Amino acid sequence: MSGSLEETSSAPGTRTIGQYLIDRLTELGVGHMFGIPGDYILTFFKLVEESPIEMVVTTNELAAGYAADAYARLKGIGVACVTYAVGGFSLTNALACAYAEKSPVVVISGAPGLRENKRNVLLHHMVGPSTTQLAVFEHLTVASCVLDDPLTAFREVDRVLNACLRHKRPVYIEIPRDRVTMTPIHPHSPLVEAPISDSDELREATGEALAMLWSSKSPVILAGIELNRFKLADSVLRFAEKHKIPIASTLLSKSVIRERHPLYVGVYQAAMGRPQVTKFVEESDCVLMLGAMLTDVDTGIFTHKLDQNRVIFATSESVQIRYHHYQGILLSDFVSKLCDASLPNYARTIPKDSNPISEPWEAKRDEAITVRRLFQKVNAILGEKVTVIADPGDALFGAADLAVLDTAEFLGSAFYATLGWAVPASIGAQRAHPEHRPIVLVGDGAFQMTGMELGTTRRGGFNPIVIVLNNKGYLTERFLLEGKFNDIPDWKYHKLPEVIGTGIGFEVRTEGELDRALSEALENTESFSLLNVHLAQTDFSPGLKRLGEGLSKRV
Ligand SMILES: Cc1ncc(C[n+]2csc(CCOP(=O)(O)OP(=O)(O)O)c2C)c(N)n1
Ligand SMILES: [Mg+2]
Repeated sequence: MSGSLEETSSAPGTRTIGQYLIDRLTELGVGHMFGIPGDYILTFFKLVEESPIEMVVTTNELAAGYAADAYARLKGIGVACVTYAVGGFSLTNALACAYAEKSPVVVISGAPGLRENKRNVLLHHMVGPSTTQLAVFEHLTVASCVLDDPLTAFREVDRVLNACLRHKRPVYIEIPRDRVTMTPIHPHSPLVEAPISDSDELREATGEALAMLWSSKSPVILAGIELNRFKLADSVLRFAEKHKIPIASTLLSKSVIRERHPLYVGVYQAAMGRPQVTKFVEESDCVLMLGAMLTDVDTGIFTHKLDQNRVIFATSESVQIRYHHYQGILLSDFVSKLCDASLPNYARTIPKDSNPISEPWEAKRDEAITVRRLFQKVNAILGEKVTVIADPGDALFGAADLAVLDTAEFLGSAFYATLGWAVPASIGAQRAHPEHRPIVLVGDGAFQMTGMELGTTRRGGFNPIVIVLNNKGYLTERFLLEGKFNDIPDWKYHKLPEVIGTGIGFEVRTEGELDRALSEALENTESFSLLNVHLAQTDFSPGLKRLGEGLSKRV
């Protein structure tokens, strides 16, 4: 916006604004971006194409956002790259999800150039002033910037990326198109932020927490999603192993530790969870909640009975012990102090799992497939190199009982609950962890929203197994209030490979057909496999059944 900018644009020998952004993201481990080009971002797309980063072009920007979100959950940072307004605004729902569920997604958006904007003409995609998109994204991010001034652009990139990493929440970077190739004249070294805890508060808080643990007989850890986001899950597991403290997770943090670990209790969901898990956690005399978010989904719609007198609740935002609050403490420092402490051995018996879907599977060949049996079969085929991705709806409620083998290989929008997340997320997940094969569980309603993202799998290297729970409607909504609005058309999902030009489709009505389809799908490593699993309109998973029963008993 200032006239001096252009004078700095041709200084030789240093990096351009676009290049600096790419370099910083590469240093942070970004190997892929997800997005769709448009004229306001084209120059930047070209720079990315010439860089080591692969741009995965998706079918729409919402899908790019979901893919970047899943990538961020697995890699620690993800990037969605879009054009101005028409691209950016399509991304907002994905960003809202990433914000709510603490996923470090960087949005890079093109924008009208400063020179063309100055003339005050009506430029395509503009909605009022050119600051409109920034104003919208300020509500969905922890930091944002417009790289309009080469004198400050590099510092702004550093500031915004530091905020993304510090808070594990989305940030927004807008580049006017005539600034992408500008070169600041001043030398610049990246600024890396190293936040520190307040040492007095840390000492007080850990002292109080350890005293509480020392007087406890039956502590339990509730391992929340921030342990994954801040890469603390391994430390917490070592701490638990050292003192034999059992660990439960939440639905949002499911698989934060390996679910077949001997100390693992299960997913805690209060009235919505498996009764023995709920009882075990709620009877503990000291619940150590680390990085958890007490959302309605994770507390079984607030049916949790966790007496505050018995709770140590540490997150990246604060530490709360009984009724005492501590600020200014980094979660990593709090965890590291716990790890260094000497504590008793709390070994005790963890109740035997009465998981409704963990019995061994044997197909009753001609019997119609039910939701419970479908989950039992999926549970039986889970291996080490699999990422399970579940869409909100009964796919997610049912998936709560799956025993995922690998660490951090369960993904779901289990708080913001945005329908249609899973198929696009599988694109990001497979680029983040190429050695893991996505198994996507998705309702028919959700699939109709974003299932066409399977088209992106033609770009190579994607082979998700997508299981559509086809109950011809919005079962979860039907569960709450019946109406014609819950009926949806019965698409021939298994025919999609013909349209897309790759993939294998299966129509499944019986247990025998499910067996055959999944065996073939597991063998088909070259392309996606899509199972159209016909289910009765009102059949539901054990998880959704518990939700109904638990709520009627406890609310
Ligand atoms: C983007 C979005 N739109 C609407 C909703 C509200 N919603 C929650 S569950 C649900 C029905 C889901 O249907 P489906 O995907 O078929 O799964 P099912 O409930 O049948 O298992 C709807 C519409 C939502 N969560 N997200
Ligand atoms: Mg449905």
